[in-house]
Amino acid sequence: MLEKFSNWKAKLQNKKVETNNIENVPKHVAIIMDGNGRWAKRRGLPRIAGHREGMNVINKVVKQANLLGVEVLTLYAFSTENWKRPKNEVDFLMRLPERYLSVELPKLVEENVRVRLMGCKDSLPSHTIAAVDDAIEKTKHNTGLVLNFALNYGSRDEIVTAIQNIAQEAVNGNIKPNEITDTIIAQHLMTKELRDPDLLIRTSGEIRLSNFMLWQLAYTEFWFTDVLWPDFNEQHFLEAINIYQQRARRYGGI
Ligand code: V07
Repeated sequence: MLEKFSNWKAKLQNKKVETNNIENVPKHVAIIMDGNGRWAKRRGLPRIAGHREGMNVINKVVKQANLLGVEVLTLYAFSTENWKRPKNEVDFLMRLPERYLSVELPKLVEENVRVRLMGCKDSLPSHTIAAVDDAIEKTKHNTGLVLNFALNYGSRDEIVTAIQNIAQEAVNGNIKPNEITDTIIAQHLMTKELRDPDLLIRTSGEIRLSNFMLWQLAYTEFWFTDVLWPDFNEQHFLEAINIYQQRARRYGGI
């Protein structure tokens, strides 16, 4: 199986095959990109050096996901908890979207990738919002991979807001309490246009969800690795997908 997969990989990299006919590729992959600080610490570097290195890994995964025919890639870039970090680190992180996009946006446009945001925009600096809005606007007609950045995202906040909105609709008389279903709730979440993730990847050895997509991950396969995010590469991504496919086969594809 592994051999078969590395064959695919070789072919993919030579672009000799149509890549979207490989069976059972997860349609939505979500990633918690953890371990950047630890990566830097091990090298005696400041944490921000780890974040910068981690940013460079995103391209590898985006390219690979696009080649394999993944439809949605969700990346946890900044959580609502991350504001508690030292100010210099937060300031640096808030510059990363524009840094990333200033180099990568033309490539994303060309590769038919559509950029999307999930999270509370309100408390983001205006320079960050401007860069992300520009990317969303310039890629809005693209039809390939949806690149969904979770930025200032927290799942409990997302659920609280959804409940508040549904309660308001009930008060307004537009919905009755017994008409509230899981579909209605899903339609009030920030992922309302997206399918639920099929595969969740978390790097750097932490085995928890950290307030990430709690509702959406109800039926998702999880894959954890000790590899730190800045060391993550195409091979690791393929390994995760390979394991997902083995599990899907075992459970009859359900
Ligand atoms: C961030 C780099 C990746 C490792 C994890 C934390 C640090 C890319 C973005 C980004 C976000 C929105 C967008 C385009 C790019 C980003 C933050 C941190 C806050 F539209 N990487 N990256 N944003 N890191």
